[in-house]
Amino acid sequence: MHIAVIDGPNLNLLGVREPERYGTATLAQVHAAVKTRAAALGVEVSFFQSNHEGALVDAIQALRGAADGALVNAAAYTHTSLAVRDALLAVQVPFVEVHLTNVHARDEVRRRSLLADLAVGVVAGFGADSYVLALEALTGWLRRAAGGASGVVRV
Ligand code: CA2
Repeated sequence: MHIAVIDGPNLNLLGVREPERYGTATLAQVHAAVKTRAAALGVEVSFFQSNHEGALVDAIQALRGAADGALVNAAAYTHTSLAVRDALLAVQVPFVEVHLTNVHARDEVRRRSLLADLAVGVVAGFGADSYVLALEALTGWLRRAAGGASGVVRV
C-alpha cells in the first residue's frame, strides 16, 4: 500500500517561523515521524511539498494509479482553491485532510474548507501528530475497504 503526503504553501517554513503556532518540528521531522509509523504499519509513503497551486494540482493528478491514498495538508489553499478541489475530485483517490492547527479555533475564513467534504476524514489540531494520526486512520480505512463488503477486517 502506498500513501502519498502532499503539503501546500509555506509548510516548508515549519520549525523555522511561528513556532508558537505551528510547533518546533521541521517539515522533514514531521515526515520522518510519518515514515517511522508507516514502516511499522507496512505502508510505503512518499512526500511532496510545493508553494505553487498548479504544482499541487499536478501532484494530485499524478496520484491516480500511483497511490492508494493521500494525506493532504493544502495549507491556505484548503480554504481558497477550487483547482485543488477539482483535482481531488478528478482523481478519486481516498484522502485525509490534515492540519497542524485546529482550524476551527482560528479566524473565520479557516473554518471553511473546500476539500473536507471530499475527504474520508479530517484530522486537525494535533501538530505533527495530526499527520501520524491521519496515516493510521487512512491505513485502517483502506485496509477495511480492500476487505470488501465481507466485513472481514484484514490487518
Ligand atoms: O494548520 C495547518 O496545518 C494549516 O493548514 C496551516 C496553513 C494555514 O493556512 C491553514 O489554515 C492551516 C499555514 C501553513 C503555514 O505554515 C507556516 C509554518 C511556519 C511558519 C509560517 C507558516
